[in-house]
Amino acid sequence: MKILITGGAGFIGSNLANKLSKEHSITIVDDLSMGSRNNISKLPNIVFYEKSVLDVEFMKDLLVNENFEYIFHLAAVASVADSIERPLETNQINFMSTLIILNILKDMKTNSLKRMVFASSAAVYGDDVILPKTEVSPVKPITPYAIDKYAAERYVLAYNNLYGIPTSCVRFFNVFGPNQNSSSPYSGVISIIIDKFEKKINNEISEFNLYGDGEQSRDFVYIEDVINAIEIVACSDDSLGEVYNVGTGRETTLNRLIEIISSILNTSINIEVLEEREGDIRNSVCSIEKLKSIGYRPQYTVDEGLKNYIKYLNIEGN
Ligand code: UD2
Repeated sequence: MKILITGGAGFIGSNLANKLSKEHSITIVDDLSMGSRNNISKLPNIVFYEKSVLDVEFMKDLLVNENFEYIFHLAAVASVADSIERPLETNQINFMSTLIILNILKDMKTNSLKRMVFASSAAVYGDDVILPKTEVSPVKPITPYAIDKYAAERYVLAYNNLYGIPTSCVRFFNVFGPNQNSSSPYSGVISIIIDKFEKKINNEISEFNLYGDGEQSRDFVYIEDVINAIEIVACSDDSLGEVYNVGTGRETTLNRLIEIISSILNTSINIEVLEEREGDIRNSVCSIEKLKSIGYRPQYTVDEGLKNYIKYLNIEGN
């Protein structure tokens, strides 16, 4: 099977490549702006292009020459806060790259493509207070990131309807696990918190910046469940032209998260409480009934996912 993963050196992309490269030949396009070569350096069956998905000529040549059967479009600037700082730049990658790929597929009139899966986000629901979010809940994108993801999603589904390109979308909630970069203030909060714990255990100075009162909640989903969900969506006939939430259906506050990690590692961290972040959503949790209807069953609770992740990182608690 010939598979393209854009953003394949990033967090979610490299985990997907890790699983799929055991049986299929994988092409990765990644400009390494967020991802890292280390994430994929040991994988078999990988062809890697350090290229931007915004390079139209390159993408055209690649798609026409390779005739992929599956395309996973995961390349993105995965930070809400970054999109608020740099709306014009992040729009290019989070929205425009999707339209570029779709349009090349339309012009190619390919019939080898079995499915293109687009990585959208829970951010499209915005701060509507009605929980859990279902795929028919009102969308209220309130940040450039969310607006770009929602607009791209609509194009992805419209290209299925209008031009018969086989597409599906997944709305990721808060994904965590191995290969998540913790080095930027825009990184996922779990990777940042665990990094602070690790520093504390190594007697380095560290402090976690908590934006708000810590009672904001998220549907934190472990990467292995997310990879399973992506595979199920890509292979199901029922998912054609559809959008699916990817989460666990359970909500955890930041304060609770810190407590769980504290008890796994048997230590605590210093916390500095700061103003709530602009554009931050207070509570977020999804319904996964639609995804369950095509065979998905989450395997990890937050506690189990955190234990696995900490074990993977080889962090010894006190
Ligand atoms: C996540 C995804 C985003 C999008 C969104 C959907 C990441 C990095 N971002 O954004 O791509 O899919 O979910 O809703 O996975 N926080 C702190 N201190 C820190 C960092 C974060 O208090 O050092 C707070 C932050 O203000 C927020 C919560 O932790 O209330 C989660 O932040 P996040 O950046 O991990 O994720 P989120 O939900 O903003």
